[in-house]
Amino acid sequence: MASFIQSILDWLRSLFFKTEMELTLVGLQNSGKTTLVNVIASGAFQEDMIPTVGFNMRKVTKGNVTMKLWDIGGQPRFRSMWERYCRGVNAIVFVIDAADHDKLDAAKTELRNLLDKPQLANIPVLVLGNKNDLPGALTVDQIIEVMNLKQIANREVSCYSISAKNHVNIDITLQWLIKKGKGK
Ligand SMILES: Nc1nc2c(ncn2[C@@H]2O[C@H](COP(=O)(O)OP(=O)(O)OP(=O)(O)O)[C@@H](O)[C@H]2O)c(=O)[nH]1
Ligand SMILES: [Mg+2]
Repeated sequence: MASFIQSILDWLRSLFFKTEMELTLVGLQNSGKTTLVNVIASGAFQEDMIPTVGFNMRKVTKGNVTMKLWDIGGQPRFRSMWERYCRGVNAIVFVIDAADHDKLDAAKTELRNLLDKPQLANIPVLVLGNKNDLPGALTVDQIIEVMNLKQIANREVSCYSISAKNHVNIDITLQWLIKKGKGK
């Protein structure tokens, strides 16, 4: 009964209040951050992408939630910018190419370096193992293991296996992100 009343209240609130939120996407180059933003914004997948130089910002509205998406370049020369763009956001999205085994170690190191920054304490993190359409892509359990996600303390961490290309698990990714905008 209580949960029924709660859902009615949530629904009424959603009719009257607009939520604005900010999210930052980071991760190594070629992991699929810009592709994911495009898929969230318009549903369109493009094979021939141009690496992001610096950053892009895109505003996307889903229902009554407007998401400001900061998409930062993943090449080494842009990684020192990651922290600045992650400060004060509702959630950090760390994208990895789950099929590129050679780069997993570097991804793990970059994630650890980022989350060690005191300014980013407590910000929830969503790790996305992208490209699960490719052969040899790691499963969620393997990503949790390889990226040492269970060792991350004092903040919420979730992990999904997705394919931006085939629109796999984009729905649960969006649900997770939108909840962070509503403070849940
Ligand atoms: N097979 C497959 N390829 C993908 C997927 N997502 C992205 N790609 C491809 O991966 C390549 C890199 O994608 P981008 O979105 O540019 O990667 P990025 O993380 O933004 O790279 P930087 O901007 O350099 O940091 C492109 O060729 C995409 O088409 C996916 O889910 N599956
Ligand atoms: Mg990019």
